[in-house]
Amino acid sequence: MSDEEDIVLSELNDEELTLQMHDDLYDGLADEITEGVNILLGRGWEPYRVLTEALVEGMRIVGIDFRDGILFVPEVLMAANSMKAGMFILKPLLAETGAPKMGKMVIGTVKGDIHDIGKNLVGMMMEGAGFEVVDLGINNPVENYLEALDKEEADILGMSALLTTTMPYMKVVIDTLVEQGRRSDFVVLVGGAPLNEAFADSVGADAYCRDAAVAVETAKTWMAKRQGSALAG
Ligand code: B1M
Repeated sequence: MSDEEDIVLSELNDEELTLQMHDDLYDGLADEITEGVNILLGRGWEPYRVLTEALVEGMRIVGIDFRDGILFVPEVLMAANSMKAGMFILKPLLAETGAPKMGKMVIGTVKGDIHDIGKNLVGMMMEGAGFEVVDLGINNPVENYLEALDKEEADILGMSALLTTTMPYMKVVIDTLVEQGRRSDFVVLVGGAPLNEAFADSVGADAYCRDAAVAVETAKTWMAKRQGSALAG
């Protein structure tokens, strides 16, 4: 973008700045994304609004051009790093609610899959809603999940997959819990762009979460159900 150095982000109105941030994310300009996030926060935007309207929407556009062969892996990696720079500023703000602890979640991206932005967002939003989150990172074989669930005495297992080739691995993890007679010890929530409700049902998860906000609401609902049945039992 040749005009880039002429643009003063702080002089743009909210709508122009948001659109410019989509371009900057597309171009992998982490410093500009950092500046843009700070400007929007300074103008009184809620952190969640900055996240969804400036960053997630920008990444959605990147995804379309990646799919269509206009952008390639190195460019998308730069976009992802810029998104992470923005998320780095938002993370403490999203986690700052001081809500009482709601439960503990172990979350990770499944084996063979290195996409972590969506998972990280879910983790942040869950922390912001008062859950304790143990993040296993990317490329997790079943053993990692099982070990962490035991060690952390978690209530919820969260799995993320962004590839149609890796999402079936969620069934491997859930089947292993079933084989060990421990499936009902945990609420299992799954998410990632290629998933849907029917897939979640077919692998035996408790729920599919379309986005991070839905993950929080779903986790709250399932924790309340569990607490209800524990009291009833
Ligand atoms: Co990848 N990639 N990628 N990629 N990449 C996709 C997923 C793809 C759809 C792009 C496309 O073609 N349009 C496509 C998959 C096609 C398919 O499977 N049918 C694809 C491909 C093909 C690949 C490679 C195979 C490319 C290659 O090497 N030829 C390769 C695979 C590497 C591997 O994993 N083994 C690859 C690599 C990469 C990068 C490394 C360059 C980079 C990842 C960087 C990173 O994550 N650190 C990357 C990126 C960035 C993408 C896109 C563009 C963006 C993903 C993203 O971060 N979205 C993506 C296109 C797309 O999805 N539109 C694409 C933003 C994020 C906020 O959304 O992750 O959906 P999302 O998360 C949401 C919800 O899904 C949900 O909540 C989140 C927040 O609202 N959610 C959960 C997610 N996880 C959850 C877990 C939960 C609950 C909710 O647990 C309870």
